[in-house]
Amino acid sequence: MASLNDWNAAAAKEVKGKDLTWPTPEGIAVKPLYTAEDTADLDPGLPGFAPFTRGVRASMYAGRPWTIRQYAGFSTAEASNAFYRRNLAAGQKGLSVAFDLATHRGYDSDHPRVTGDVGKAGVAIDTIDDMKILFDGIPLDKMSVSMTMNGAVIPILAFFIVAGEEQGVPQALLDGTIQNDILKEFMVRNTYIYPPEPSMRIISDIIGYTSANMPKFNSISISGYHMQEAGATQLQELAFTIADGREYAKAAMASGLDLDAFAGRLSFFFAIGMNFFMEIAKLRAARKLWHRVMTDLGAMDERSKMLRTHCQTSGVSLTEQDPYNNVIRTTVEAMAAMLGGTQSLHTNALDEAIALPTDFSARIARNTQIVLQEETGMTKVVDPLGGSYYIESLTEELVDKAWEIIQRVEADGGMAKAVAAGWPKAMIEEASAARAARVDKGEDTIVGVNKYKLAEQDPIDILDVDNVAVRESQIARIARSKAGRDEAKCGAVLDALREGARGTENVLALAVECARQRATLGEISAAMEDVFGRYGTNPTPVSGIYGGAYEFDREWLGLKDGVAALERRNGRVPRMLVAKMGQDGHDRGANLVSSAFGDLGFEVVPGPLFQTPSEAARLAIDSDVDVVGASSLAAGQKTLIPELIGHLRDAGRGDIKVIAGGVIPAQDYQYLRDAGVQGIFGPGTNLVEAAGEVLRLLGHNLPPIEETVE
Ligand code: MLC
Ligand code: 5AD
Repeated sequence: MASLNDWNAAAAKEVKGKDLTWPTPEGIAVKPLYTAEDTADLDPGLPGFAPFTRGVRASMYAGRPWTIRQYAGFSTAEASNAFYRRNLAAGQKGLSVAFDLATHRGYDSDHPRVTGDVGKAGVAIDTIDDMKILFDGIPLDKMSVSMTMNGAVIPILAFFIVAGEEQGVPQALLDGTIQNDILKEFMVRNTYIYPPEPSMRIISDIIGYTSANMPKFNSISISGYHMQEAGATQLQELAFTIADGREYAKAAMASGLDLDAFAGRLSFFFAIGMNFFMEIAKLRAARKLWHRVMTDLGAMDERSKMLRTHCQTSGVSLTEQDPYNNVIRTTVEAMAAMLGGTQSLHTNALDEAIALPTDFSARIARNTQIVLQEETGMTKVVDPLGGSYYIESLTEELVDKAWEIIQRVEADGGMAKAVAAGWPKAMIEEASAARAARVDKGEDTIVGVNKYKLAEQDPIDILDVDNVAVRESQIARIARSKAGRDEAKCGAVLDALREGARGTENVLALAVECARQRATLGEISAAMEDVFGRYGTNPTPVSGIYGGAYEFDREWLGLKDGVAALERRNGRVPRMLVAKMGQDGHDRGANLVSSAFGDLGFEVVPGPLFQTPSEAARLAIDSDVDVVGASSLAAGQKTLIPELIGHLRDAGRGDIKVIAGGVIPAQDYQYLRDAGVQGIFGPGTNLVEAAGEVLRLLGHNLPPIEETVE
């Protein structure tokens, strides 16, 4: 029998002594070979038994496959309802509602701040009537429904409860999940409304209400997904998500609830990216860690300690370039989710990097799961990778490393405090900048983006929502809904909600009354805003990470020279506003741009989130910038950016240049150029190349690279 030493010698000879260790972004040194020695003292136990490393069910998919639950929503309730019904008829098993950003942020569609957002990134819901139409013909006692809502979580859950009631479904039979995870909103997703403290109270109120009245309903979906989307490593995603879960459980206990009365309905949500085995190990590690955390907190019921999770394949891993490659990526990621033991899964559509799914792209995405479930035999064996030397060691290494971070959070006083201090967000942004530099330098391969690029590519058909038409129809329905209600009764229940928010009454219970009386989403949100206030922050981009990776790079040095040349010519360094307009809180791209341009020597004004075009124009003028970079990831660009340019021109500052970046489909380019946009940077843009274009736009005649370095 060959020994490990024999293998080491043989491998070293084959690769001429090259070190085959793979240092992952998680700080794990993955070896080229794992053997029984690595797992000698590891026993992952059995599926369905504590600590559930191998899965929460004994029979897992052999008994019942995971739920095919595709996240969707766009335009009006009618259009989304029709889309859901087509998808269910074609094999989808659970629903998952995507709301538009106006709804997320607690504004009715007629609010002046949301003209660019209505119906764009999800479905517009203003009233209980919208919610009823959304589920028309879909029995809410039979279909489990997930709703991704965090900011306006109170009116949305109230509408859902009353929509069920008016369908004849009692609350006790409502089956589904509400995301209701505000800590990650403050960290990475940004669809918060109220400040942290009342936001945490809302969560405890929801957990209290659902555990008393809706025993089948998952009160929260503790989400790491958006952390990975924002650039977190899988280790950061794992650790902060479990730490968030611990914080919510503690907050609910502090509000007087018994842990075992609600813990069985806490659920989770993770992203599954391209590091296949790391993702499988992450889900296994998450279950083991949650069991540990809940045991620590004093849970007695084993069901309280089971980590049940939804997964979504990674949006950020998909590309605009050569988009059919995305089908391959999503398949690999779906397999990792499955081998990791997810309960429910969304597979992204191939047009993810550009737009919302069409019927065509949604079909391929859904069928990816159906093929895995029904054609491959992969569901027949429970946790088929259990016992793999590599998987078991990786699982353990992630458990240990995540536990260290969780302990650090605890030492800081818990996740709410850590989030307020800002270090988890900064850690994620540093990882994001480091990843961007690796991709831009070609160290991490992305097929079609930095390697094997297509010389030319044809645009694919995409879904475009006419937000002007959606807004008009929503405004008409709000008017009809208001016309049919008893104003005095509606005003009284809104007053009661306001009072309850001031005191300690359960705000969800009060909002259910408001929904019954036809109060709108905006009115319910505003009643609480009167008491809680509206929260906002200014971005603080990290510095030195992106630029540090390029320290000795010729092209980078040439760009720095260009910045210096502009400074000599103009008497000051070039100044850029990175603007985020509308209710689009996706700030990863904006933060990266601020960070990289800052490292180059630009003076960057990182604009606050949620500005109107006129506010962004005012900030640009007051800051006397040379260029505004408008970042758009939620489809508002065709409305918001032309308006911004209009405001600049009206103020006599048409000389300030405007460029656009983000999820902007090729179909929109000409429209934006005609409106005066002078540079467009789509998904996957190399920041170094973009900086070169911006310098040229600002009038710097960039010499060829050779002349700049000597
Ligand atoms: C499951 N069951 C079994 C079984 N497997 N019974 C016997 N044998 C088996 N092998 C039972 C379960 O106990 C349960 O019943 C029922 O079947 C359903 O199974 P489940 O495993 O609980 O699945 P599901 O209902 O799909 O719930 C999954 C979940 C839930 C717990 C993770 O929280 C969920 O659906 N989450 C989805 C979240 C989501 O879609 N989020 C989208 C975010 S998009 P019982 O009675 O025990 O319940 C986003 C993007 C953005 O956030 O930013 O906008
Ligand atoms: N429909 C379908 N998928 C959506 N996503 C976001 N909004 C929608 C929607 N309305 C998906 C994308 C994105 C992730 C956050 O959720 O995959 O990356």
